[in-house]
Amino acid sequence: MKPITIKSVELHTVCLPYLAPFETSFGAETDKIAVLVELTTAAGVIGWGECSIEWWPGYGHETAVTAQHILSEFMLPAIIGESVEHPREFPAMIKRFRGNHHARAGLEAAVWDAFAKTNDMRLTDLFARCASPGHESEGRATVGVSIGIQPSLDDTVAVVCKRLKEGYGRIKLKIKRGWDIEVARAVRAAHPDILLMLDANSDYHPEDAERLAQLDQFKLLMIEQPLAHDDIYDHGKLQKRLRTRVCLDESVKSASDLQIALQVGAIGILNLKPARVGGFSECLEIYRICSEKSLPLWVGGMLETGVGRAANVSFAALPAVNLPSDISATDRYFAADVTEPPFVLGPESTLAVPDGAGIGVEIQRERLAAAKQRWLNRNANGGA
Ligand code: OSB
Ligand code: MG
Repeated sequence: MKPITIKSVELHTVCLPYLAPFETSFGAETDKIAVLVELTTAAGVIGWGECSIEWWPGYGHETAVTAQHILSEFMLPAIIGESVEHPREFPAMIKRFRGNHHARAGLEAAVWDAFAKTNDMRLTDLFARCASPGHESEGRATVGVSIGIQPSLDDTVAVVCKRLKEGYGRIKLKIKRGWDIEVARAVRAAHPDILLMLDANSDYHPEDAERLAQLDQFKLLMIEQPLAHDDIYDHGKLQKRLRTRVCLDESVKSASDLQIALQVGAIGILNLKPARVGGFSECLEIYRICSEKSLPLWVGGMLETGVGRAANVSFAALPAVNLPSDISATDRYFAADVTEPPFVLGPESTLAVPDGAGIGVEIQRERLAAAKQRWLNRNANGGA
């Protein structure tokens, strides 16, 4: 395959209003903040990547501002003018800078996109080529929808009904201490047979094991990240007390973390977020481990713009991603995204991989400029 030479990189920090605020155990968010990476090759090909991030260190340690800092001061100077034979070799080029997974993942994603476009292939097919033989892309990803904490149980049941009517085949409810058993009971009572799961975003403590065990009665597909983000060990102890499978999100930041989680019985299912593990090369290593160990796997989301969503759909279309991913249609998030065409929910709760080369969606420059201005205005008004 043709290598690329990185000529320049431009960063675009954007703020896109959500159609509705998204509330988790961390709090409510009204806008998507992201750092978009625009990479131009010596041949004039443009690759795009998204640093899936928030404005504050809630989900991860990083913020939009730290990502900009780490990229512009350190990572970009190390790669401008350099050639990349294959995107899987890219992590070694910025290896001397530690951590900052969300920042590095966005940069690496832009390299993957530029490389796929240079070789005139869909990103999904490039990923498939990097997996074991027989792992061709399915061309579409099976998806579900993540529903934030609502003001009441009735509101929750109403939103679930709406999403089921739209065609989503798997429902994830955000929970927190004090908003758990009753919400699961209400939704289960209204919909006895749907694929239902809960995500606690690390809100519980090991002492809450008994309360969490009460959730077993609701036939949940899984419970995601009940305990602390840095506590694999106690998830292992908790899993032994639950019938419901524990899915790890925050706790697995690398292939090595996954091996530890498997070793201590802390994981029954993996939510794989490219940003959390530092990019698609690490995702491919994790994908290999999951298929080897038959660990159920799905791709998580962080309410990405179309740039990140397109790359995530491309990865989620790989065959060993065998549970519905947290990647919903564009109209679940934004009135107008920064890319076209929008992602539309297809038959059997799927999103199709776009046809074009690379991520297969086009940046809308005017909307990008407006979203950048919105970020500047937000800061001028005192941030948050
Ligand atoms: O825990 O999966 C999570 C969004 C922001 C931060 C953390 C999480 C989420 C989601 C969103 O659940 C899922 C989506 O992108 O639709
Ligand atoms: Mg989660």
